[in-house]
Amino acid sequence: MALPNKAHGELKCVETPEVKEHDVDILIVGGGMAACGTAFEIKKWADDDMKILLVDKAAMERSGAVAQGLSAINTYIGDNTVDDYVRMVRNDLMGIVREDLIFNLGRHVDDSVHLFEEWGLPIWKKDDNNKNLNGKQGLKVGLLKDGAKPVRTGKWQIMINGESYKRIVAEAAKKALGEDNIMERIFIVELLNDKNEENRISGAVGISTRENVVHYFRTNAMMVACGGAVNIYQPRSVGEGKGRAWYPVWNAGSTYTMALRAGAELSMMENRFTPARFKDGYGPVGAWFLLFKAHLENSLGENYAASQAAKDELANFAPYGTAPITPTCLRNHLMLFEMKAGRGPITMTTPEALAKLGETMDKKELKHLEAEAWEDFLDMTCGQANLWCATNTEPEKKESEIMPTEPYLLGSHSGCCGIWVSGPDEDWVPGDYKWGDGGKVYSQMTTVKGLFTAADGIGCSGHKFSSGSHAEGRIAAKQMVRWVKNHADFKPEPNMTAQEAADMVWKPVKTWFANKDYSTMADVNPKYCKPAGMTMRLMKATNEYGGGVATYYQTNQKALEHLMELFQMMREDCELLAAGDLHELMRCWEIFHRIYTVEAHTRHIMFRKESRFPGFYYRTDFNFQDDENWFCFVNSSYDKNTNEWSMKKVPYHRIIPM
Ligand code: SFD
Ligand code: AMP
Repeated sequence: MALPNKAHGELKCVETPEVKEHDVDILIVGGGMAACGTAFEIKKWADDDMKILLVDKAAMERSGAVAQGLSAINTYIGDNTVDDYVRMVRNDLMGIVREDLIFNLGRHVDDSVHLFEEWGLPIWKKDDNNKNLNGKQGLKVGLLKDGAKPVRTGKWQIMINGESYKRIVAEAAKKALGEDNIMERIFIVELLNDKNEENRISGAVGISTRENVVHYFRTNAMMVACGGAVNIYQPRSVGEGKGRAWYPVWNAGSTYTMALRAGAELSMMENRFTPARFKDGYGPVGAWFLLFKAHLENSLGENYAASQAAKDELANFAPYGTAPITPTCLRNHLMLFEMKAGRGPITMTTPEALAKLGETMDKKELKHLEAEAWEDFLDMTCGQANLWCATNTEPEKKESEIMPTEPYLLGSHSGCCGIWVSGPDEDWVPGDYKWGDGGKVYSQMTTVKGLFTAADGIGCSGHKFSSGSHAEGRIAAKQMVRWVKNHADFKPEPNMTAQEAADMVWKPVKTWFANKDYSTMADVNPKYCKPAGMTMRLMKATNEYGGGVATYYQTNQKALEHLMELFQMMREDCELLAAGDLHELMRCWEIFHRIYTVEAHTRHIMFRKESRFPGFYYRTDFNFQDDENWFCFVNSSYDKNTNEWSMKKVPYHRIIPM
């Protein structure tokens, strides 16, 4: 149960917190789509006496990316083949993906979607006359698992009434795992390795955001699934709109930083997702393109993406640019081309699209269509609907502007950065894609023994979305139970004692108490810095030198080297972060996580001497794709004892033929 906020404001920190210790067999870190999948699945495989605990920094009913709900499930295989799903993901991510991981997800994902429907999520269906049935109407033609036809927007996406999506999924997770095995409002700061075996997970330390308590965990296996990284680049939104971003602002790169610091190899961290979104409200575009069949126009009213010039440009990226669906980054590339040539703003032809669909509709059906256009945002990004109201935008009458946003780091949507994990134990999986311990392969285990991940955490395999993230959480559940059963004699001894770990996480509070009276204004003090200021510093630096919106996502060696120098100073100054209340203490650790994550991103961009994902980012000094030298993964690792990073190329293997 989430603890109530008794402070009526932020709870002030005390100088010395209480330290609570917990011994478990499996620790699930995060409470999002993946963790809900794990929580739902795990007890089916676990022995009765196995102690399993889930910790989420927020309250599971509304935590993570699905907090506001969603209006589509973007991965449902249905009548398609899993091989084709792999081909689609490979095409969208410019050819370099882990096909074993994508296939493994693809063969499991529909079962999660069927469960969501069973738990009460309304899924749109087609009736016998090919008309759309939404809400409860969808049930009239039966359940998906019994063969009812969903409303497909694209080949892989299906429409839902998803305002309560996360609540529904979290409720099932909580019921399955048991409320007593869930702790909410706990922010995990650092994972702990075992003192007897360095490359072995054995614990974690975190802080409560509702009590002056440090929580210290000992565990045999762990899943870290804390989503992607947001607010690492200057957002386009300013002033009072600053809290707006497309992906969830509370996901701060914890997954990548905590795994990296525990010794896990990361992969494809150079990849980022720079989504095209409705300007200022960050409303997603998928339903508008796929369901409402709208297109984009430049300021001259041209459908630039259908022009010969666009086709010629895409031909430079064959075969990816000539595929039936243009990869997401290249769709951005075309948009940026127009914007740089001075032919922006780019607008979505909403009135034309709705009018065309309405041609065959009566008045009532037309009203329903307009309601669906609003619901797309009310279900998922209600700020966009608010913005439409505030700007007198009726989509059937007025077009809306589309713009590429600031970059995000994630592994579950249209991006593929993340942690390097083992594939499934199948004979068709190449030897260097699978590993484990004691001669056994553990799917989705990182290169740290006993540490698993899923969803945004897993690199080299995007387009999982909400459903695939849940499915990967379930896969990890079974694997962690296997791990614990096969390592029943393991007694975790983390390489930090509870007191040492508590001292580490409470350091910003100590800094606050030691120096708070040095100046009269809490935020201005020569002896410390506050996380809010540090966040602005980070975002300014990445924006200007790391290929943010300021430079049309362009960067080069010199700019990256300068950024690395700035990171070094930020890291030094992070030693002086100060927190006066619990919220601020969490903010200190969030910025710490953000800096490491975006440093990994920067190092990868520096290492890969080509521009693999035009439209997401460009290296102006290597502004081409170089298949001969770079058709491979890039992996990195970090040693927190020596503060050394290492980078390497890792071969790609094609498993599913073109
Ligand atoms: O429209 C800590 N997503 C979409 N998926 C779809 O299926 N359909 C869509 O329509 C999608 N679109 C979309 C999507 C997301 C968002 C924000 C919008 C629109 C506006 C993507 C999915 O939501 C996404 O793929 C999954 O949710 C990823 O799952 P996961 O489990 O990797 O991340 P999470 O759900 O965000 O959960 C993270 C959890 O970690 C917690 N956490 N806990 C403890 N300690 C820490 N240090 C922590 N840090 C974070 C969080 O609280 C949370 O519980 S559309 O754009 O295409
Ligand atoms: P988005 O709303 O942009 O997050 O996209 C939702 C889904 O629609 C994802 O599966 C995207 O890959 C897909 N999608 C979005 N825009 C397009 C497009 N123009 N063409 C094809 N697929 C798209």
